[in-house]
Amino acid sequence: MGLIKAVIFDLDGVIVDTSNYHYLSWKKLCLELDYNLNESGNDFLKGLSREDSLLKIIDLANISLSEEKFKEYLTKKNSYYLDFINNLSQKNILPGVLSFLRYLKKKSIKISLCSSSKNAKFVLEKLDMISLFDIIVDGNDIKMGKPDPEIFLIASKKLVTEPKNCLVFEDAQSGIDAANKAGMTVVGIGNKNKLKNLKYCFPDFLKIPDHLINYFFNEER
Ligand code: B16
Ligand code: MG
Repeated sequence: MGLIKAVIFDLDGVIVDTSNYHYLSWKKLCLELDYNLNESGNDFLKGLSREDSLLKIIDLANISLSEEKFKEYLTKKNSYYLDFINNLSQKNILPGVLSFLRYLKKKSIKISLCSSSKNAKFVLEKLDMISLFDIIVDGNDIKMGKPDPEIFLIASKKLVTEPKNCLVFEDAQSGIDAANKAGMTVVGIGNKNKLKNLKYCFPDFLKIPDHLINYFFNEER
């Protein structure tokens, strides 16, 4: 067996293409706040909890909101998001994810999901993927969102696997920073020019070279 004994997946932007629907929902909400959220503004939001995302928007738009309005906007954003993902199906699973999960199962590597989203289980149910994960830690289980390492440390405990033997797949800077702080190995999924503090980054699972897979899962050390 190689160095890696457990693999931890982020959800939005790693397993499924829902990160664009988060973006479109925030963009729609921002119109009501007279703020034009563009893609570079959205890069700051990726991986953050719903609450932290709205706090970031308040900062970017330079506005203030009462506590009541804050809660109202969170509910509104979520209802826009739920509308967008109404027709979510296995077609939305990102390239190479299912074959990589099959490979891990064959090698008896533990599989976990660590998502900031409170909708994570609902999304996995829509994709018929719940049973593929040994453990799931989501936005309902944590006090501090990414970039805090809490979510990954909870997973490491539940998996009974030390952080140094865990490999994380993340698409967002906040998640990469959280996994690094937890002392885990991180592979970025996405555009390597937009993500930092990463040794490995690939556009999708199909582009991960065989020698790296061997290094993680097969080489004796
Ligand atoms: P919700 P991940 C994150 O999921 C998303 O990247 C982020 O855009 C979203 O704000 C957050 O979940 C909370 O989601 O509003 O559904 O609770 O990337 O950590 O899987
Ligand atoms: Mg993500």
